[in-house]
Amino acid sequence: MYPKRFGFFLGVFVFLLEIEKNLCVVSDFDEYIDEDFNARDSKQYWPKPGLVRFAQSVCTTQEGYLGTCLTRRQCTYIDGSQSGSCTSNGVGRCCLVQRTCGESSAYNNTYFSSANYPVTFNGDTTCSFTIEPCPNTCQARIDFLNFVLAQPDGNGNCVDDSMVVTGSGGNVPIICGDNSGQHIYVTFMNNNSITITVTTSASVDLERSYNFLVTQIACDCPTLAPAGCLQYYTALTGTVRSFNYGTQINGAVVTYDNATTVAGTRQLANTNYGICVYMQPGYCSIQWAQSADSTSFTVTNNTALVEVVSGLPADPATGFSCTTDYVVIPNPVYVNGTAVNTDRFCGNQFNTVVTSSKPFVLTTVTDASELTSGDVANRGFSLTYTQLACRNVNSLLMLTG
Ligand SMILES: [Ca+2]
Ligand SMILES: [Ca+2]
Repeated sequence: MYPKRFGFFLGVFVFLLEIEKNLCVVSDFDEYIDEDFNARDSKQYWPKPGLVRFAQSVCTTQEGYLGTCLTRRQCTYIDGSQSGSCTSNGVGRCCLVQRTCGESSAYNNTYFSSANYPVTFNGDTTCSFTIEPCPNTCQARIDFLNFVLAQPDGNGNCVDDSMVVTGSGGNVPIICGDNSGQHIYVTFMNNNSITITVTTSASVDLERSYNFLVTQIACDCPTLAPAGCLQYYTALTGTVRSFNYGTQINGAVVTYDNATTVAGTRQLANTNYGICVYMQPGYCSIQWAQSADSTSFTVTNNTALVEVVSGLPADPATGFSCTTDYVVIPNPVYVNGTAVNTDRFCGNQFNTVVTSSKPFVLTTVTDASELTSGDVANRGFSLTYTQLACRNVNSLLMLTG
């Protein structure tokens, strides 16, 4: 028989677990070193053999995923899987939370993946995940660790496969194609959940897979993305790409009324969102440059022509020439200090610019098709940004002043 005191503490323990069920991070509480107390004679527990506490810090599982350092019991309770130790005494287990179709999670660092990931799949499927917000949580960052869906049609519309986000504030575009390495920020509205729905179509024969990491961001967290930023970068330098940016031409075509066909686009249609960069202390301006590849900025016009005919003049376009698909960089100057006199860029080349406009944001816009603008085989954009220390701005002004 267990002593009465044991029954009391067991009751408290169960009560604590019930509370924790609704929390994102299993709350810290004292845990006995030997967790398997049901199998032990209670006499060995009273008086207490000692308590252990450890922070529920982020840990790395044996497979290289992010987990949370929990006890075995805590990890089991939230339907996690244990993968390696995360405390020196062996009590803490790196707890991995993975969910798949039809499931939800209210835990930070949850992985949502296609069924049987990393095994690929084909055919008609619909798969939804629900992100339940933690208390006092405003946003979630969704990292597309793996994202392989069918290409859009020739106009950039995700007609066969799609990833649709519902319940988020802001403008989250419908996404398809190749997006491994991309990410988005979503915003909880009135503490309601957000659902991600991935649909695939048997009309396209393709082996798909996806695996997303969802990180919840507290409302008072400095890593919260500013309003209007679907993507947010914090490093001093980095590369930003339009969704489904890639090196291979989309096999779909654009068909005109007279049955003329041209190569389709990799750009996704109907997008309008901000790509923001956190301004590091001591940095006052930001430079945007096309990535090394000569076709890394192909937003409007005939990209196929640019690719196949060597020696063609570069095809940058700015300002009033950019009305369908374009990027916006506020108050830019060219690197020689000359004002651009417009904030819109399109065409098949991007000349490097610098801006001191804050916050650091690049806005990207695409319309509903490529038909009206006669765009052929656009790839989208890959741009590198470099934050410039404040003294560099002074130097630039002195040079141009
Ligand atoms: Ca285009
Ligand atoms: Ca377009």
